[in-house]
Amino acid sequence: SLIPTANDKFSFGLWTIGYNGADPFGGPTRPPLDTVEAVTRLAELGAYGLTFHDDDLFPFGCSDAVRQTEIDRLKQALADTGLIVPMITTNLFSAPVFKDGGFTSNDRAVRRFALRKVLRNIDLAAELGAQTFVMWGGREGAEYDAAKDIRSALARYREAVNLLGDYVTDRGYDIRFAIEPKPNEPRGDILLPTVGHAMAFIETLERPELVGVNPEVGHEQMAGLNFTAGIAQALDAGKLFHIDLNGQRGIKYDQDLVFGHGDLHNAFSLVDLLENGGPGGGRSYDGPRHFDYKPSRTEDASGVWDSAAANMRTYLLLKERAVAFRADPEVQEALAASRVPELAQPTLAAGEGYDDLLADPESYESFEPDAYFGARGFGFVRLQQLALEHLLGAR
Ligand code: GLT
Ligand code: MN
Ligand code: MN
Ligand code: MN
Repeated sequence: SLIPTANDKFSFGLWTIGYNGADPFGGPTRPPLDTVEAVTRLAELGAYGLTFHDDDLFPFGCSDAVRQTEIDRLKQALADTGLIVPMITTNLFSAPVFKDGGFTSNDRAVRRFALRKVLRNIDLAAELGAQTFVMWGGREGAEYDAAKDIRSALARYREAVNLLGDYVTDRGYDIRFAIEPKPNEPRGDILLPTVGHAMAFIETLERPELVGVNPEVGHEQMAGLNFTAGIAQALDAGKLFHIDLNGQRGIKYDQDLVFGHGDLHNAFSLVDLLENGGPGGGRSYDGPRHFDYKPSRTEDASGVWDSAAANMRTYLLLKERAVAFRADPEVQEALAASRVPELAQPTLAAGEGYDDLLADPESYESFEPDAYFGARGFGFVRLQQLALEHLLGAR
């Protein structure tokens, strides 16, 4: 069905629908969005979750009383609608104090303050039942090579994440961390710029099992990378803890378009992977389908809610198209002709080692590479055209 329900696990950041249109060249084009209205509208549209930064819910530096009032208002709205908070994150990038980063600022006092801000927000995550804590280090980076000792910065990043791992473990919180990579913007170069960098870093932590990634479509595409392929590698490593869905058109500033309003082919293959790429052909990822997009600055309030609905509808449309693609006998035949299923077959036979391989003349001595595959193609273009025809609803 194309009507979103809680089973679809669609969630939105409070900062997404709450984006007021301000960009580096102009101020807001929309008034602030109240949290209670955000929760109510999302629930009506069929989302199941709301996520937020501390500073989305209550202003940076506000009194404890204001903070508590906003938390209570949120809790009431959640109770009234049944929406949940599957993920929370901390803003370590907006306040001027974080201009050189939070965990990796050159200034030690800033780093200590950043850790305190995150620890306080982890308590809130536990209180609200959020099981994933995202860490997007947008200010962790530099513009100038001499300005940042990258190896020390990584050591401080590691120190911070290790401390947070100790904290949730000692407190008995059911929370895992998800690092969100981004290559640049707002910093000239950001630390842990891609999914691959982040996954390599995670293996150097004291509790790697507590830490995964939160890849964002546009962030990988800003680096010219194939998002679906990155997600497949994160799944292979057991590290896909969360995902940020949106749209991006090529290597440029972070556009945060509606999901599918960028590289539609890659969005199609992504939904197919998430929904049908599991071992038995089912879901390969069970977590929230989290939209991290920005309603364009040109839109009014109705455009905000239209765009929120568009994210979910596009996802569900692609899910339907992916099922039809897989069920099409011609696609099945084309996949076989392209030898796609054959890649699942191990290269060596059971129990076979290099001695057996070396003793097998068919693998080398009598194998005629040119005669074997010289004139024969793989048929990948035909397969891609079939995908396109399903995408367009032509089949
Ligand atoms: C910010 C960023 C997003 C991150 C958010 C989480 S904040 O909007 O651009 O990609 O997911 O910190
Ligand atoms: Mn972003
Ligand atoms: Mn983005
Ligand atoms: Mn994001």
